[in-house]
Amino acid sequence: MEYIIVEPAHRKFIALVRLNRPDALNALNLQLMGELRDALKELDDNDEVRVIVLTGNEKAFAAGADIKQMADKTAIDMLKIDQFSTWDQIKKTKKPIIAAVSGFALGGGCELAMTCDMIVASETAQFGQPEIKIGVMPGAGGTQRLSRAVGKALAMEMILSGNFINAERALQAGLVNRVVPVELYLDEALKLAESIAAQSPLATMMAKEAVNKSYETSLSEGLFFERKNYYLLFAGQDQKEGMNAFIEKRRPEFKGE
Ligand code: DAK
Repeated sequence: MEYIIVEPAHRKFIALVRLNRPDALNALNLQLMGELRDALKELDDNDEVRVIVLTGNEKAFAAGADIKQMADKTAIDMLKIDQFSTWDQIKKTKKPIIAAVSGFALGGGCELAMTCDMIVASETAQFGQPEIKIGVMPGAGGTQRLSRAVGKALAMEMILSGNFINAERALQAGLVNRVVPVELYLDEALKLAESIAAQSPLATMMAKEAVNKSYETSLSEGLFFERKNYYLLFAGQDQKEGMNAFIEKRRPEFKGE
């Protein structure tokens, strides 16, 4: 892989994936996105991994899709490239993904962070959907996910003006989970990952699925879906281990079985 590095996180059950195209502020060209899709698929299938942390570098998480690669494309070219199959694969990842964001998270970069399940931001992070400034609009979920995350008023403002918001505003608006000094953002994301990796991987997977369902269905259907997942967890050993550990006053050892 040229633009993606899967680094040892030095923490049990956690994988660290780094976007690595620093000269272009991690602009998401097709190769990078393909590599990211493949890396996430592999980690999702790996039993040694329970939580994935996705990061860039201090200056940029990602400054958007690669404008230079898109500039001369026609609508038919875009249709044939079908980037959605790549983005959909990322969305399908069953394990929790935490975006550790510093610097620019713009356009497709902001959309990629929002496709993750949680965002830990550095104080220097900037979020934006500036596609309007280059004559287009968000195309990888920005209009839908940003509106759901921060509400209509701020989403409209960001998407129609292209203005960025800083980390503090993103925190107030509910776009990110927490904001920490730049030297701590990756560590903070890894700590959050550790606290999730200590839980039953089956339960985290099904809980993630149920929370995501809430964005796509009615309340009664969502509740029904939640109940089925809840019952299903009683078929596994992790539920027995978790409840017995509580009763025996010890820490549970979850195996994902
Ligand atoms: N694409 C290509 N190159 C980029 C880039 C981008 N998005 N962003 C930055 N770069 C490159 C710059 O061209 C420059 O390269 P050289 O000139 O050195 O070769 C290098 O990165 C450093 O950038 P700057 O010199 O511009 O650095 P500054 O600090 O001065 O400015 C900036 C940083 C982030 C404010 C600025 O680079 C900027 O405005 N970048 C563009 C941000 C943007 O408009 N992003 C949205 C792009 S459109 C879809 C999936 C995804 C999408 C759509 C559909 N489907 C699934 C269908 C997403 C679309 C987008 O994201």
